[in-house]
Amino acid sequence: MKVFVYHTPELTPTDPMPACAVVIDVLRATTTISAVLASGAEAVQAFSNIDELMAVSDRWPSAKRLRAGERGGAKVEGCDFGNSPLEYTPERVKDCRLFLSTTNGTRALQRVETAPIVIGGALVNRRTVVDFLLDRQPETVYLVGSGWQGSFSLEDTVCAGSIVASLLAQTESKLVELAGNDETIAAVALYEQWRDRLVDLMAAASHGQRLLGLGCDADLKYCAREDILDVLPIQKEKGVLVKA
Ligand code: 3SL
Repeated sequence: MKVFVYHTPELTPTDPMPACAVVIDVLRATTTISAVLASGAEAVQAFSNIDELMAVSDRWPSAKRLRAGERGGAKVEGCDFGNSPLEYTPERVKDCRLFLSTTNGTRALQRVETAPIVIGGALVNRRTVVDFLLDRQPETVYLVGSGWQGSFSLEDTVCAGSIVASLLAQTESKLVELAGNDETIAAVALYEQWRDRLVDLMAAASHGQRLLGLGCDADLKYCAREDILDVLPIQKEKGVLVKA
């Protein structure tokens, strides 16, 4: 297995596609997708465009449909939810399909949607991602950070580093053997520096600052927790993620 880290969807090569793409948006899309599926939703269908989300979800039975939209961290008017993982309790989402559009995370999913395996990774479900990779042993793995509007984000890279550090801890591999690019080595260094202070890293990150400004302190704390959800979001058809 060779693991490549890419900081943004724009930096992620698409020809050829990797055997497995892990899309990461710690703040907050892939954390939310993991929480929604852990709460018993039937699926999460991701859209980069809100109008398309509305049009497709209109054709779904209304009792089984939930709509979530986020732009700039805030909820989009006309949607049932924003993008806080804490909103998605089993009572609210069980057996429903969540139609979701966010600023960066859903664009990242779209970037790699033609890869043979696409999964959603975050700190909250890191162990499930690592177990899946160790079990399947895909030849090439891209860890795709969602970033923020084309720029690097600390929280996605630290999560990529956390995944690689955990892979190393559970195998005989050395970092130089596992790493497909320099970004992978840098991501592990970032994680080693901050692993005991992940909430502080979230708060220092530019998007963390934006969310704190919107009063999302509890979200930051939740998104910084490792291995609390035993759920692996996996793409079953383009843009549609289900619990593996
Ligand atoms: O950019 C995204 O996809 C979102 O996760 C951003 S937010 O955390 O919901 O503001």
